[in-house]
Amino acid sequence: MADFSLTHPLSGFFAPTRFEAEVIDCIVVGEIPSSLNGAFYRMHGDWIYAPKFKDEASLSADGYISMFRFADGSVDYRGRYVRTDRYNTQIAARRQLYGYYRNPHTDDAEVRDIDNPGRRTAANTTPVILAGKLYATKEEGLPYEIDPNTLETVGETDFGGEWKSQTFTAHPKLDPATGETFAFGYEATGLASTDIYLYSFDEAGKITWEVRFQVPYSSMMHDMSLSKDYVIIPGGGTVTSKERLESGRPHWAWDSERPSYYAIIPRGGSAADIRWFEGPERSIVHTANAWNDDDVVTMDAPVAEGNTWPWFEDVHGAPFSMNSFTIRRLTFDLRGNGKQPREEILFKQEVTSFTRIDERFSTTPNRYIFVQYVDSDKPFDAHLPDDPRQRPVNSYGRFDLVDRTLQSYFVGPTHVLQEPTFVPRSPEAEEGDGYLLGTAHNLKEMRSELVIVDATTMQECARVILPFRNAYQVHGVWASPDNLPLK
Ligand code: V55
Ligand code: FE
Repeated sequence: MADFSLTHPLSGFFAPTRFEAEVIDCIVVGEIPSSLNGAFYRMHGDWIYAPKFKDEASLSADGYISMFRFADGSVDYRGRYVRTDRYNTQIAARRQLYGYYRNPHTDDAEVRDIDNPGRRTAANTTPVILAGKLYATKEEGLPYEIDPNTLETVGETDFGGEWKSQTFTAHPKLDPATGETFAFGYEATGLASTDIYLYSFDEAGKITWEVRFQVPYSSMMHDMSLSKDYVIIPGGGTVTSKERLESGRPHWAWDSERPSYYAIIPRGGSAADIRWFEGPERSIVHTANAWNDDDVVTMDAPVAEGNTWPWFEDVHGAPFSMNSFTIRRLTFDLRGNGKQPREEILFKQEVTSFTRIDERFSTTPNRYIFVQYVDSDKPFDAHLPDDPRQRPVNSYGRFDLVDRTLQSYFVGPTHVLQEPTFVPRSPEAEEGDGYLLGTAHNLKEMRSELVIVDATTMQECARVILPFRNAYQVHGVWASPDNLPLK
């Protein structure tokens, strides 16, 4: 019996949805731009059974993938759970078997696998397109391949045995100039390990390079960045250990006394070529973009000066308070022996960690950064659960790195926005000429809506109305028929 009331306070809009759906020819308000031909995929965390622990991170909710399929000005919707090992095992047992976020020591004995924690992945974070295939990813395990039309789960993959890490990042990076994709796994050899395995894939999806190295201390490395010549992987702040995991605590804690660290890895290089930088306490969850001018590497990202994870307890006992993100520029000068990045705050506006760019300009100096953020000057006329983390994210912003301006879109006083995904108007369009696609929770009507915003004017063009609500989205991706075999 799936009784959520006993074990978890998930309620209202944030309760699990626990159903799969198909909607043919969705209701649309406004007009769908005719140039939108493709599919917008999103991943959600949607608990099939209530978490075992009241203080569990929502990061462990079961993976669910949905799509809005655009063709000829109309839209179909489909949503399915990812048939992970975790999902199938729970469904067979008809109950929750898994414990704390990334801690198999807290799992029921029948599923506990300490040596291969990736088996318990929820595959709930990012829909990734790699060499013509679609994957549901999460950094704790291997990706699951998904049929891009039916959303059926094809199965877990280790890329024909070539991918040796137990884990695979939720944020691989494609170089639009070369067609290569770079991806890594951290805690590559098991719980609390300091092993990183980094790979490149060629355009056909074949692994062409591997480098293995060690981080200064095991920490959550959620995203990465790519420039023409370097891979940049930020880490630090979050800490774990075998002892912590054996004692039955969630995977991560926060240590405010630990430095941030940054691995700058020459593409195609060896472990000996890696340059390490270290900075003060920082939380970097997502990156916007990076580029390099010979040996000076620049990375833009939302950066916070302390813990941003409400579920990760402070090792020194400090109560949680949310540190805000601002878009900052980190510069890594490889010419001397310097070990500290230079840091500049580009915009004072506080933002969430969810940020995207026009990815055709990834690895090169780009002009626009798209964000979602809370505009506290705007009205709010709905209720969120009593939770300081869940302030209404009511706006999308477009930061212009040339003019240093912010242009915004406000979704309305009863809505909460999720990550914006940029879709170019055409393959040849200039940077930023296109649309932002993202979903909003309509808290009044208790349903989800897809908003389509013109990214040049930041004005809304259309809304797609779903007759139900989706669980919390994590990330989304746009696929055109050139990237995936869409039917
Ligand atoms: C994130 C999300 C995750 C996770 C680690 O957005 C980091 C950040 C939904 O799962 O496991
Ligand atoms: Fe992410």
